Amino acid sequence: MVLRGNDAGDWTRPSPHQYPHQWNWDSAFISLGWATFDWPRACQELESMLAAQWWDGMVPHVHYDPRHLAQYFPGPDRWPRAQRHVRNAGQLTSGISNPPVLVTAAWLIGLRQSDQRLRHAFWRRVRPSLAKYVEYWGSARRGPGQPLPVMVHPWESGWDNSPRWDALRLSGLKPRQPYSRLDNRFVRASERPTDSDYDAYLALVEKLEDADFELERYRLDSPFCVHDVLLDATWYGAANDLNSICESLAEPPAVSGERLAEFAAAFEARHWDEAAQLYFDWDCRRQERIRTATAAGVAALAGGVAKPRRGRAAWRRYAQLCRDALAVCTVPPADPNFEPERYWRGPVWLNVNWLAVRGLEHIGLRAEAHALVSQSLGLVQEHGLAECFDPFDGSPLGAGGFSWSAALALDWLEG
Ligand code: 2M8
Repeated sequence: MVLRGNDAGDWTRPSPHQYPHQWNWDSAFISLGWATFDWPRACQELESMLAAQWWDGMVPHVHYDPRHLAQYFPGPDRWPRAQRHVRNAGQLTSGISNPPVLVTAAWLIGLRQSDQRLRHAFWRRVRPSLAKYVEYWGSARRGPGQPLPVMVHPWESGWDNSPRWDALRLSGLKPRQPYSRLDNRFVRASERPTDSDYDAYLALVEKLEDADFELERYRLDSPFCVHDVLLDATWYGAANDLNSICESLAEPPAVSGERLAEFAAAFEARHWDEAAQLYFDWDCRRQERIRTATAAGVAALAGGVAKPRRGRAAWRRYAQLCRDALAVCTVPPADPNFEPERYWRGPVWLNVNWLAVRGLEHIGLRAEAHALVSQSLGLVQEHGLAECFDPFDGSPLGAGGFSWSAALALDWLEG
């Protein structure tokens, strides 16, 4: 059993060797799996992540396990200022976040509990931290004159080396401090980001540290500030799910209807591309859309923010672009940036399919949602619980025994 095998006590490692710490959006997906057979453990998964929250509400993308610092790079020593921002002294964290799937996971795992007393007690415990997290994105990360949050690092998107972020790779940014990668020991280099990607990742970490994680200071000196279509949609879904938690607890909504409407209008204005009939990201530095077709635009439908008519058009267009591949691959095969084995540049990822399924349900494409679940479960049955899959023959790629693949398969099987 993969989740039990990767269980680190309070949280679950994404995979046994490659990722020995706790990751924010991994824990969100993973909790959905635990909730199908061990509900208290699902709650613990989310609560241990929230224990790493910062004073300003940010929930870091990595919560380090002090027992395994030598096994992963970069460790907390690359984020020295971050440790001063942590609410619970002693927790070791990175200094950036992830799309707030955590909030939606809290709502969904609550719904899995039939005992209302237990369900409400869980929501009551986590609601204040979740509200701070949602507010963090909505205020500390708000772009000038914009309700949409600004994303500051490719790791924050979770789609590290997606072609969406290739302008950064091409910028030739290099860190001041030397470093050695550790990520190619268990996974082949041909499946991982390149050294140029890592140079840029580490250079941005230094810029964030120099700015002490203040958006205004960071913006002055960084080429990477974007409105990520998936992060934005996830925030909108999180705000609504948080409001649903509040309503169940007979408390006033955390995010007002006016704010949500303003956000939805800005989402359409920034992300919808009429010519391509797809949702794209937005480069805040260049003030232009990043016209790179990836599955992020269809995964974003999960947030329930996209206009259904546009969502259906985007799905049809993207499915057409990927018609020669299995399930939803992260980059369409005909795209010049497509690399079938390299991480977020082509392979199929189950969390992306899970989000796309939710999105298809939102926009009324039930048969398509059902077909995508069957294809995804077929991949797992035939090729195991890999980190990601080759989009042509489904062969397993990246780390093995991958926790969110196991968890999301359980969530689908349980219905
Ligand atoms: C990958 O990212 C980490 C850096 O955060 C890495 O490559 O070391 C991404 O796939 C990310 O989405 C995921 O959360 C993380 C852990 O599974 O691994």
